[in-house]
Amino acid sequence: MGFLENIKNKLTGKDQKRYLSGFANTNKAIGQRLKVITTGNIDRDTFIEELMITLLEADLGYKTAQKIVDRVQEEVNKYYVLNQKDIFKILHECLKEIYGKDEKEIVYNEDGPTVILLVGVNGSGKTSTAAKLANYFKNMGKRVCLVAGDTFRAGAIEQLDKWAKQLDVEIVKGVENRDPSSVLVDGCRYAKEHDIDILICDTAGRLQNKISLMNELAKMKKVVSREIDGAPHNTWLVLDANTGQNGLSQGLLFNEATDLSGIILTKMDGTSKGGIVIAVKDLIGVPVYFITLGETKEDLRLFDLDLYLYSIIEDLSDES
Ligand SMILES: Nc1nc2c(ncn2[C@@H]2O[C@H](COP(=O)(O)OP(=O)(O)OP(=O)(O)O)[C@@H](O)[C@H]2O)c(=O)[nH]1
Ligand SMILES: [Mg+2]
Repeated sequence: MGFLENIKNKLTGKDQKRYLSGFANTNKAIGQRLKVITTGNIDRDTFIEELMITLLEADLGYKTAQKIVDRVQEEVNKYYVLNQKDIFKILHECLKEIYGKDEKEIVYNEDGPTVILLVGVNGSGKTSTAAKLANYFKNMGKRVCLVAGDTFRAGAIEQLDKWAKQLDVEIVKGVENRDPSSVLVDGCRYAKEHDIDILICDTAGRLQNKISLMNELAKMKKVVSREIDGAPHNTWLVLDANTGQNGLSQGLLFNEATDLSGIILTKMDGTSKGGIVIAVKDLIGVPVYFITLGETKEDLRLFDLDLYLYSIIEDLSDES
């Protein structure tokens, strides 16, 4: 079975339209733009220049974009006559190579609740992602509980509580201004006592360069590890795909402070800068686990490298 056949089989029915429309802006910025550049006579130097600009505008960042352009140039030089189809194939393969293996494994606790800690800057999408994850695991038949670990922002507890009601999942919450670590401890104890499979902990938004807030995260990790062996089993950075290159600095500093196991890229639907996925993996070295494509509970997808590459560079005009 060919590559495209394989991809199309991954995207079935209704989900195909939803998924591809989520990537429409990034596809416009990369795939459609390159299609125009590579139609008719292809001047190699112009193509390489335009490719660099395209990748930068799609937010791959200078270092990663340069790496890709160098590899594409190497491959392009092997062709005596170059056509559009070859170029797309080469680009596809080079992007795949630079991203590296699409390896991500959600760590499950075999002997009790699995704890997931969501961290990130203000407004990145942590709370809504907590809800989307709750829905995802609930649909897998797991018993899910949310923990309202954002005791800082007014209204944050109510926001998560509303989601819990809507999703019909349990929730542990403290009161505003209480130490978030103690709420997390309550959450762990509740989970152990009530046979919870997945405990999803929302936390307050924090700037990556505020030492005291980063220390607070370290404390949260320490207290949950005392309650449940190996917890948090998954620490995921929730990163807004629109933040561009600042997202890389967030990733690097959060990774230093909390040893991230994965990244969730949110708001992919609104952005033309979806190339950030490649940059994040290339420069931070932490894999992308999930992406979110909208504001409803269903708008979360497990990241899939092949699907992603297909969605951002192939010609989708007759696909949706
Ligand atoms: N279009 C779109 N909007 C999203 C997505 N994910 C989150 N949002 C919206 O982004 C806004 C912020 O989301 P929250 O989940 O409240 O973000 P947060 O990180 O918890 O914010 P703080 O708690 O203030 O730090 C909300 O209006 C969400 O509906 C997405 O994938 N697509
Ligand atoms: Mg929040």
